Amino acid sequence: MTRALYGYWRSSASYRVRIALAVKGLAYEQVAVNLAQGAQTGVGFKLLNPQGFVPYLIDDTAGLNQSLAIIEYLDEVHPDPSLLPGDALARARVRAVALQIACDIHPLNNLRVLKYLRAEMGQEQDAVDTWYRHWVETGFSALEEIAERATGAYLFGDTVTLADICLVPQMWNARRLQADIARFPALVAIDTRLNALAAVTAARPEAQPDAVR
Ligand SMILES: N[C@@H](CCC(=O)N[C@@H](CS)C(=O)NCC(=O)O)C(=O)O
Repeated sequence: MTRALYGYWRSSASYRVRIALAVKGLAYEQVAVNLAQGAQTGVGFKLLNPQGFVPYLIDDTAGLNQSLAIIEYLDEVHPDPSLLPGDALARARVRAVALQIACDIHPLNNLRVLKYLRAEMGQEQDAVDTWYRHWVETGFSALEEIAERATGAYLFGDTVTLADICLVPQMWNARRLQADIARFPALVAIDTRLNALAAVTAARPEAQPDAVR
């Protein structure tokens, strides 16, 4: 099976897919789409993904966009280790947390949204940073309550789930943009344990071939 991931080192959504691939031990080629240079809006990439977003995964079977759809596809085709619990209710709870991050936090802080605030809405960088931190910290406040109730090493027990896969990149991003994550000690503790895993370390932005140091 050949597999290629179109992504960008600093993209949270690409980082999610990298973690999933690494946890499952699946080999893949990386194709860098330089978001800082606008490569996602180029004709070539938009032929693949008309939405103009990374990640985009191609394997022998098909091409897929949307990180959560990609991860669930990988999980169904390569079920071991599973990223979702066996029980329907537990699965719904894991997906709910993944969606809290992927739908309710991440889109408000995306590159295109921050650029729009600056360029079209005429906001200064300070105001954009305040926007970013406000939405991350609001989202993390709700997640902190879930993290406080966690009984295992990670958000839902002692195995990595889709929820953890969404948490790690959002925490990395929050640190980069200097959100006050010290306010969320339970999330920080879980994120620290996740980052000690070799699969998570391998997926870190700084470890990617297109990383700019
Ligand atoms: N919901 C999408 C979000 C994808 C997305 O927003 N990707 C960002 C990088 S994290 C992107 O390509 N941004 C390009 C832009 O904002 O122009 C997913 O989960 O895959």
